[in-house]
Amino acid sequence: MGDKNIYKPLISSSSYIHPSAVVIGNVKIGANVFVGPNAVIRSDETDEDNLVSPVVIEDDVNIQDNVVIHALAGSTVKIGKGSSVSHSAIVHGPCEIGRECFIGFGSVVFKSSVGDGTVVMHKALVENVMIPEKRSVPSGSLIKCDEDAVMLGPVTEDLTAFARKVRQNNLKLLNSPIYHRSDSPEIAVVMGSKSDMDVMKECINTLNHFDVRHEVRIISAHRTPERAHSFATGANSRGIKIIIAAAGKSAHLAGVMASLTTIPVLGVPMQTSDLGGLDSLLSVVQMPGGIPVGTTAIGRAGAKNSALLAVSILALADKTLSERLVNYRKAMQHEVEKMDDELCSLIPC
Ligand code: RP5
Repeated sequence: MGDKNIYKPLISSSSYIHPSAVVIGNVKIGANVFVGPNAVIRSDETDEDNLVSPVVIEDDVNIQDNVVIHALAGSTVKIGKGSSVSHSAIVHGPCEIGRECFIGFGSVVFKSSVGDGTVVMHKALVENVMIPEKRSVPSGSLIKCDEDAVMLGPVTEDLTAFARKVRQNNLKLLNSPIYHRSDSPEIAVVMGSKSDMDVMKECINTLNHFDVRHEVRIISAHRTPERAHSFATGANSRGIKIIIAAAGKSAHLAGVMASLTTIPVLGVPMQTSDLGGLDSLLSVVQMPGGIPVGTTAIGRAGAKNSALLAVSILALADKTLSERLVNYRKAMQHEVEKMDDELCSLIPC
C-alpha cells in the first residue's frame, strides 16, 4: 500500500467547494476553482498495485452543479486550466480535457482526450476518441471513433467567446457574497512552524476573548512555498479580512503573504535561540516601500498585540467589537489602579 496521504484530496485554499459537493480520494484541485452544488469528484478505485490514480483539476476551472468526475481504476482524469464542465455533465477517466475547453449540459466524455479550446455543446457523447484542439462538437453529437472526430468543424469565435463568458461568470462566484458563509473566519493566524504555537496561543486566546472568528494554519514561506502562495492569493475571496503571520529567524512569511494580497498583514517576529529574535524582527519589519507589513513586538507581547491590532481594525466597522475593546482597556486600567492602591496601602503614598 502506498502513502495513505495521496488518497486525500488536496484543494487549494483559494478554491470554493459547495458544502453539498463530494470530493473523495486522490483529487487535486488547483487555485480559483469553483465546484458547484452536488458535484461529485471521486478518485477512489485502486489498481493492481493498490494505488489510486489522480483526478487533477487545474487552476480557474469551474465544475457546475451535478457534474460527475470519476475514473476507472488505474486511469486518470485531468481538466485543464480555465475549462468549464457544465450542469450534469459526466467526465469519466481515462480522460483528459485540455485548457479553456467547455463541456456542455449533460454531455458525457469517456476514455477520450479533448484538445485545448474545444467546445462540446450539450447532450453530446464523446467516447474513445481524441478530439484535436479548437474543434466544435454540436449538441446531441455522437463522437465514437476518430473518423467522427476528424469530421468536426473548427470552433467559432462566438463559441469561444461563449465559453470564456461562462468561465468568467462562474469564477466571479468565488468572490460572490452569496457563497460567503456568515460563519467563515475573518482573521487568519498563520505560523511558520508548530514550534511557534506556544507563543501564538497568546494571539489565539485574545481573538477568542473577543469572540472573533479565526482560522489557524501552519504554513512556511520556505518549506511550503506553494501552499503559502495559494493561501495568500485565496484569502480575500474566502472572506479573510486580516492575516496575522508569525515566523522566526529569516522570517519571510508575513512579507510573502503581503506581496500576494492587498488585505492587511500583521507580522509577529518569533524569539529565536541564536539572535534572540532580532533576526526575526528585522526580517519582518524591514519591508521595502510599497508592500507593508504591520509589525508587532517580538514574542508573546507581539502575539497578543497582533490580535488586539486586528480586533481594532475590525472594530472600525463593528460597534459591538468596538465596545468590547473599550471595556478591555477599562479592565486593564482598573487592574493597574488596583495594584497602585494595594501598594499605597502597604507603603503610604
Ligand atoms: C520559522 O523557523 C518558524 O516560523 C520558526 O519560528 C522557525 C523554526 O522552525 P522549526 O525549526 O522549529 O520548525 O520558519
